[in-house]
Amino acid sequence: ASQSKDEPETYDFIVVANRLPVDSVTDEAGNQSWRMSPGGLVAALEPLMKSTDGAWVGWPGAADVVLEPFEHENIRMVPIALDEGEVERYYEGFSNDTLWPLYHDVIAQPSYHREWWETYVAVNRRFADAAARIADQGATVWVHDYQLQLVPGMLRESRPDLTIGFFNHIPFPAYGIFSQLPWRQQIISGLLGADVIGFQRVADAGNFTRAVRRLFGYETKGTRVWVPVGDSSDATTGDRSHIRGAPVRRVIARAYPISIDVTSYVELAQKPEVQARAREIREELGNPKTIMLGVDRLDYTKGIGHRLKAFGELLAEGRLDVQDVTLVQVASPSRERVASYMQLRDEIELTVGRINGDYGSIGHTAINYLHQGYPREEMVALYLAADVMLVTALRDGMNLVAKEYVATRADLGGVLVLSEFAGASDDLRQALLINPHDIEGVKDAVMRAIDMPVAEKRRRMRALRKRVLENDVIKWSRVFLEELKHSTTAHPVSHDH
Ligand code: GDG
Repeated sequence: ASQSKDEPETYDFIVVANRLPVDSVTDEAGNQSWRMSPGGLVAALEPLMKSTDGAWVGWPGAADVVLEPFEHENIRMVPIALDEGEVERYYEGFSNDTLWPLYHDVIAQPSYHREWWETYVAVNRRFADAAARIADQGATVWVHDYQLQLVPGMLRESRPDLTIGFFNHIPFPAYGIFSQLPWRQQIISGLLGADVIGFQRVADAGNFTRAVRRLFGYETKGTRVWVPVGDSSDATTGDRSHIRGAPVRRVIARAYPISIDVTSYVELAQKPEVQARAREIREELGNPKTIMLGVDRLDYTKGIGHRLKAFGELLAEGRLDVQDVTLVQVASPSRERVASYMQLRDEIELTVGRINGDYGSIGHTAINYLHQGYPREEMVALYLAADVMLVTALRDGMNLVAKEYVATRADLGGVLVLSEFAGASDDLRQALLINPHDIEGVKDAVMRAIDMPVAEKRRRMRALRKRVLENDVIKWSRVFLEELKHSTTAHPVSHDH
């Protein structure tokens, strides 16, 4: 990092994400410290952050926490403070109750509130200003996710010397849905501040460029978008006559499907104690013939209810019996202060209770429902114990759980049932692909998975593993940053701060 007198330290690579990659932990004596949070983004960027002169701008995860920048495991952390009201309006409100349902095809009804939007703008401004303050001349800034879609545009304005990347971790909806958003133009303008805008699926990138054409009339071709420089007058009229001859920036909007830190999952799955735990889990479940598994944040996008419905009907019809089959459903607590999530929890828990009450027997529970988070070791042991993995998302940007399951199954056992509405299905074609809305189809796929001959399981799992092992998250970040390096439209100017 470079630093001169009275000026903040500056960095040549900056990640901007809603959350810092650390969690606060307090020991019994009341001492607070930081622990690296286990997410995939951290795994993808950690090596890079350590080898380059990197800083990470993000929220520490609790309201009213005001902190000076600090160092953790060689990464410079730049905390952004949010007060209680900002957490409610920017995070729980606009991010999780407006954008999240809208971008997931309005599975839940999005709420539109002008005060939420105003706070979203103000908080995005705070993140952008923090990044601008610590960015070296000509630095690279990589902004992540739907909480921060205005940051690229704000940075482009204040710091035209920067190279700016953006990655959208969730789907980007079709125009007919996106156009509901009262602030649709501001969002597109914000994103177009980036040099490269990354999406999970080819379809997401297509939806985005279509929105650009519909709202602004800018020229797009394949993954390229031509954005007029320093003119947004067309924002309301869609008039593109001014484009001819005017200076333009070329923006790339393309799919870069994210992946997992494959090595760490493969290594965990090889550990004797994790394998022993997998055997113990099977034992504790009463040695059923088939263990089925679902692992999701408790979120309405994940199709947990559809999965339970299919399973309950198979039990009701006698095609499955609790003597032979059990379903383990880990539903990790998520967004518990948002009303639609409270309602979802009630629905799911009612359904689980009904199915267990109707079809369970003493000693054989139909569904082992766990509303808890677990350490990564335990998750991997569950993956190893699971004969059938159920990913039935109604809409999901990628779904890393599917890739984690595949990565851990070096034994080539296990069958992945995968929703075609999860981004992962573009890549994992050898899974049993399902439409979760088609309950009969889901039931048939579950039966097929349970009855699948060993040779077919092995053939499918081998093909799936090849895909996942060849495309890990480190490669993902490398490919994105390579493209960014070649696409920069930054024009260095002298900067006096
Ligand atoms: C968003 C997009 C996209 C879950 N419960 C526990 C636990 N997990 C871990 C999983 C997995 C991660 O959380 C969840 O990732 P997903 O991809 O499945 O889903 P989202 O959280 O919705 O993530 C998604 C992703 O961003 C990346 O771009 O793929 O589409 O929605 O790693 O294993 N981990 C532990 N205990 C738990 O109880 N340790």
